[in-house]
Amino acid sequence: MNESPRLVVHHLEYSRSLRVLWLLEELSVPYEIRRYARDRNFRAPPELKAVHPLGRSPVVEVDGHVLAESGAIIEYLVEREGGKLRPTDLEQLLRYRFFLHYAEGSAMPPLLVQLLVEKIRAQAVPFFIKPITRKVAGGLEEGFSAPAIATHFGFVESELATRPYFAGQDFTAADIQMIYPVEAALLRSGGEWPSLRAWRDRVTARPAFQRAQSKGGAAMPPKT
Ligand SMILES: N[C@@H](CCC(=O)N[C@@H](CS)C(=O)NCC(=O)O)C(=O)O
Repeated sequence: MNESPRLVVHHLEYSRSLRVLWLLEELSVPYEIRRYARDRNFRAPPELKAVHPLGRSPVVEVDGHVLAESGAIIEYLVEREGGKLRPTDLEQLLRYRFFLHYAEGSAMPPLLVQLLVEKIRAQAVPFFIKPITRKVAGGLEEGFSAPAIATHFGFVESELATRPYFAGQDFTAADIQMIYPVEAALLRSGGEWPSLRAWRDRVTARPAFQRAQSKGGAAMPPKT
């Protein structure tokens, strides 16, 4: 008799749910993937709302729960596996926790504003509206996203200049959580961050990352 899988990842293409696939590969936990394609506006399809009211990805069904928010999912799965990929040393644990929350709470917002700036600039509008949209985009970029990205990724760069991984000498789940803002920053802004690039190349060379990517595809599309 076939047992139903205990863990289902609702995976939207080009999304943060690559983090969850990567974590599960690192932990060698079996899982099933349910795949969702993005629509023409790059949004999630309505079927994801049937799984969780937010309709975002990742969403995971595990142990009779439906979990959303990648940081919360990662914390649950790490705990479920007895704290694998979580440091025990207090200093490292504090850094681990910081980066687990920092990725979505602080590093992502200016990148999302920058994405909005790019969308406003690319929008086809009548020529007489163009000066207005250009001004709005320029104001957002100069007033918020560009300085915030420089501050945040300058900080992240300085952290990674002192150690190989976010928490310390060892790879942890905080590295998995940080992949999305780091990839987005490297893709969307011209910042010179050599330690960040070296870290990205190091962690994405891991066999578990490679397996996750071959099952789930890239976390984000190439910049167009
Ligand atoms: N902070 C949430 C963000 C979730 C989120 O916005 N996911 C994106 C994919 S990366 C999504 O589902 N977007 C589809 C949409 O907004 O329609 C997390 O880390 O899980």
